[in-house]
Amino acid sequence: MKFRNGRITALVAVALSASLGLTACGGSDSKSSSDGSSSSGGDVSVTFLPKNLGNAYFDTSDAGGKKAVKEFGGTYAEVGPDAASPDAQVPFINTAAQQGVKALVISANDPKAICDAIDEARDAGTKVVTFDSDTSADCRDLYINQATAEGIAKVQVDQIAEQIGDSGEVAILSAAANATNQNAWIELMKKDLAADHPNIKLVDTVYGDDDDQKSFDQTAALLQKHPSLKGIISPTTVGIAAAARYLSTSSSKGKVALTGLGTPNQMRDYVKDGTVTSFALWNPEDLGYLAAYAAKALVDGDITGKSGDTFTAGSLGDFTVGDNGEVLLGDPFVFTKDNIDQFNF
Ligand code: RAM
Repeated sequence: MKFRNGRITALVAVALSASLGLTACGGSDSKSSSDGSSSSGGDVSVTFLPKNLGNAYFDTSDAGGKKAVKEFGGTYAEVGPDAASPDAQVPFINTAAQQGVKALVISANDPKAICDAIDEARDAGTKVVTFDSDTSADCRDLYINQATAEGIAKVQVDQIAEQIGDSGEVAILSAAANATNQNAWIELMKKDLAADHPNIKLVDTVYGDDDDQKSFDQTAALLQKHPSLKGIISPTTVGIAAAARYLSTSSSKGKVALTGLGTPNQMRDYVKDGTVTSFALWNPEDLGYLAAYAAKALVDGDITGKSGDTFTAGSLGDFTVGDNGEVLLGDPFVFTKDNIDQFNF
């Protein structure tokens, strides 16, 4: 599936809307909790550990996981730290391993900081699936990737280029400085910019730590420090929502472009009031749903995580493990004022 300049053909749009929209509305009403609330009994216990709690993106992805675990009759829990800092997830991994949880599904705040804890959990028999943001490949069983890093980088660069006439100063407002996923995307965005957009200059990269207030403050600081700034790319749902909120009431509204990765529900008002033209994402609920089924396939011994392994992820169908123990969900999707009302997540 190809996206060009943030637009897709009508036919593809309808098909994608249907698939994104259907699953988006069919989720469970899971609430984040740090006490490991469970939804049903069963042999396959799966604990979701997001980067941090209180992020709407992970509320949705983990609700997808809960839906899958319910479908296959396992036991679901969600635990996590308040702050998305490198080793904040360690105590939660230790506790899950001590409890004999069969599988952990983790979005990592750092590629290495949680690996010792994961090693101990795996030695104790817990399968470890990363999703959304990976660790080093050697410290987990599988990584469920939302879309290729190249595709995620390109869709953001294409949008900012279109919105600023392919010329001028841009900055990146990222999540945590060590986040594996954002750092991979940023490296590829830099390459894309250098190769295909010689007149766009990346003048700054700042980190809001997936904290709403810090991301808001970083947006204000960027605008002050770079008076000629023409655009901001924020490859984090927390960052883009905070930046949009700042821009929407500032004199830069409509003058400084903003794009990146956001959830339709958090961005709807800013697309409608003209602060934001377009942004991208995948379906986080599908990502969590797929990760839970992958965890079950590992626990059941249907797969080991080697390239070529195949498994079925409920209503999403069949998936094959690729290189480096990676499973790919699909392609990023571009949201605009013309399609945003078809989505509810
Ligand atoms: C935030 C998190 C997450 C990322 C999305 C796009 O919610 O940083 O890891 O995938 O943004």
